[in-house]
Amino acid sequence: MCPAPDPVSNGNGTPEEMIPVDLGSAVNDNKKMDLKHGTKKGFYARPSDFLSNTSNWKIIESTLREGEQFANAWFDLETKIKIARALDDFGVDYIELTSPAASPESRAHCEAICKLGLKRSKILTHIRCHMDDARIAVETGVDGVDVVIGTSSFLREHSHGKDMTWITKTAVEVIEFVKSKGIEIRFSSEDSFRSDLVDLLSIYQTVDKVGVNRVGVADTVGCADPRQVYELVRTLRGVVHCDIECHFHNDTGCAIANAYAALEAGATHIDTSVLGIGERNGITPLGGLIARMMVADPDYVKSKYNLTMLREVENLVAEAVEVQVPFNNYITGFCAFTHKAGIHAKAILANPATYEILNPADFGMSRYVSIGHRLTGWNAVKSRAEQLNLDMTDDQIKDATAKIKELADVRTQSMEDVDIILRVYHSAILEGKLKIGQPEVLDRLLEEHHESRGTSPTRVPDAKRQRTD
Ligand code: HCA
Ligand code: CU
Repeated sequence: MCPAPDPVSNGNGTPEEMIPVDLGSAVNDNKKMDLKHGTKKGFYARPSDFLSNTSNWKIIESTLREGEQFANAWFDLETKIKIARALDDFGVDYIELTSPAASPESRAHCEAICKLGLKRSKILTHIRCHMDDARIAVETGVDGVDVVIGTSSFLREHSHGKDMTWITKTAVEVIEFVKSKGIEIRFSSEDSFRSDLVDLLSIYQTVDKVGVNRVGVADTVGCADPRQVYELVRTLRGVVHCDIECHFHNDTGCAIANAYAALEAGATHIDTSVLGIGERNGITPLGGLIARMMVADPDYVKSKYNLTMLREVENLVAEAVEVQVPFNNYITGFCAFTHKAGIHAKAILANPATYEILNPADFGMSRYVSIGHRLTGWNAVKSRAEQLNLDMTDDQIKDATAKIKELADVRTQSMEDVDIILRVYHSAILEGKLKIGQPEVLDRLLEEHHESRGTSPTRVPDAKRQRTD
């Protein structure tokens, strides 16, 4: 089991000291409609780039194949069905399933998922380049078959022991057979980036000529970088007519960038898994790819995928494989839309696009500003006072902020602590018990408040107070 930290959470995946930012109260009305997180065509679109497919690409979702190869994964049929339905609701183009030749249960699961009649996603299964596997696969009811065989010298010598002549002959046989059944067929070369380029291009060219629907490029060991990916896919684009699918492992942290580079170079399909689960540390994560592609072309992504489903799909898979969604996950990580430093908070409250490339609302997520810390600023505190309906002048807010910062130098202040400071400050001003610039009076009032409730306030050590006073 993979251990994972459980962040202090308020049940909504959000730490207690965060406030949801209600832009209705924080942003003046004429700015409210102008919160642009991207341009129609994205920030980086190059209008003259005829190769790029960053505005026209498909997802081959492999949680139920590559993801089943994750160390913690063991899916029963019920779980697979839940995941398949959730991925279909999200709108992935294809769902790839473990080979029916792997085990009797795998075959039964594949047949059952094909019978679900999913709305949007086509069903693929993933097999070795072998007629025995192909015969089983076409009987399951799948819409297509993804065939793979290792082409690098490592795999040819130490895995299956076949040469390129055998691989090419068998690939053609399998492709013609699967095509004869009227379903889609893809041919992929495992470990493409450590394969001989001439071998690769010639086998891709051969299978293209016999009518494969897609060729696949697989960075099986996660060794490729975006530039290598761009160059290989661009070269391949000039050699084959069929679609190009790409599969990137994340061993060296390039899986999302490589997927993007592949699309820029003319790839058409990207393999993903939910949370990136797969062999070792996995492949391009679905959420991470979506985040990246939202920047390239938000309209395309929003028109195709039901983005508010992302969190649900991730939670489902995280639970099934007994891991936590990582704290720094793309889009759904607990701090993905939390702003902390005073300078950031101020700008976010004026216009979120200042420090956000993605709009949390597109994913059904909320934006938070963290205020109970020593880096806080009075603009963020003001927005909280407004949320609490406390009518305070800017000078009063600044004065209360100084107290929050002083106390936060001792320990982080929870949302509740901040609210108490603001409420006590506000009512003391109204009752004439406090004036701006009387930090000791405020300390006494806070102590009294806590005493009356039997709670304990943060106390500033004397040494610290002398230094700051
Ligand atoms: C694996 C196979 C594979 C296949 C990718 C593909 C890989 O190692 O289990 O079919 O394109 O990474 O090479 O997942
Ligand atoms: Cu893989």
